[in-house]
Amino acid sequence: MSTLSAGYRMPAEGERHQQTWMLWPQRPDNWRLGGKPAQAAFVQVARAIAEFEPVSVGVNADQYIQACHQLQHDNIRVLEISSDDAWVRDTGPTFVFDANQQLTGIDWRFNAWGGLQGGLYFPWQRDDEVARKLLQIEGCRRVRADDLVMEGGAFHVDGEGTLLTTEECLLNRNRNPHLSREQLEEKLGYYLGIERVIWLPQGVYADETDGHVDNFCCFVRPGEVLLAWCDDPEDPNFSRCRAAEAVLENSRDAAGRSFVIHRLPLPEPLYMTAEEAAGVDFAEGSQPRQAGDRLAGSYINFLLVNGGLILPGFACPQDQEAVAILSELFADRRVVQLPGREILLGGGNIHCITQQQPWVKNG
Ligand code: KQY
Repeated sequence: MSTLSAGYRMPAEGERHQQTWMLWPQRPDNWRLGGKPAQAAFVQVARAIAEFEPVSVGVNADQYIQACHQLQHDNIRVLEISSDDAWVRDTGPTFVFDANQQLTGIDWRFNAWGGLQGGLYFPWQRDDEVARKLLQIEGCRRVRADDLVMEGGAFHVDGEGTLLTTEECLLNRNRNPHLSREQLEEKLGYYLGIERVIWLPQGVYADETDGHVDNFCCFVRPGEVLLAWCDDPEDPNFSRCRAAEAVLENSRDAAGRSFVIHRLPLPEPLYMTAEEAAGVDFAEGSQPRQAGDRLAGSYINFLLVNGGLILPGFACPQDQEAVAILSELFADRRVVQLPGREILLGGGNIHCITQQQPWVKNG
């Protein structure tokens, strides 16, 4: 599909990592109680990943020392990096290999998931600078994608030329209104080495990112996908899951394979409590939080690490089933489930707060 190619290839998340990046949550208009419960949840995630591979955590100057204190671990490095919030999946670089196998970071334009047309906060300039800072720290070549607003959570790749995304997000007028579907495919071909884009219509209901695919559908391995699933016809996710399944059933990947589709149940419907909503500060221009808000919980929002898989749990009956399904599909990995509600209250989960850096021989 792409006439342009820079010779880049984005490795699949399941390929070996050098390390995983995270950022520190603190903004009080997104995280309740000044971010304290979220910080505890992020520490658990960082420590769990550190059992498998090194972790680097970027922290704003005012919280640097206390983050160092909470994150003490032989395999965790804490760095002073300013940011507006803590979603490094979206604000960090997307790592690719160039034609000479040199590690390169794609630095997308970031507009806080929609800019002034439904974005989640303003300003977002420090977030837009995160990728550049990470790449400088790593001494890694940077390619600034000034022609594209993009977030790392908006796509998943199989490492062999196929990319999953949603129309709800990528075709949203609040990202790249000047680009057609075909032009977006060209750019994904150029920056990520993609030859086939699978367009699912929507993501999980009430996902404030406009339906990021990393909360809805991912690859198990090339030719095999895992799709969030809902069996309740009264739930808005029922039709979303079926529409995505229909697209997948009628698609082939870049290698010409049809997909084996696995279903992963969504957690039962989850809602923000009055106490949780009351803990979030009001700020002009930021996404308001209200009691009764539907939360976009999903077990798809897991991270693959070297030899492991880290997924959220929501203290509900589907938690165990999710662990059982993932343990069977990823039989060669140790599956670790961590409390995910505090991260979910901020609008995402474990995949959204992490960014893998691929392993480089002698790197
Ligand atoms: O899901 C993500 N990749 C990011 C979620 C951002 C939520 C901001 N409140």
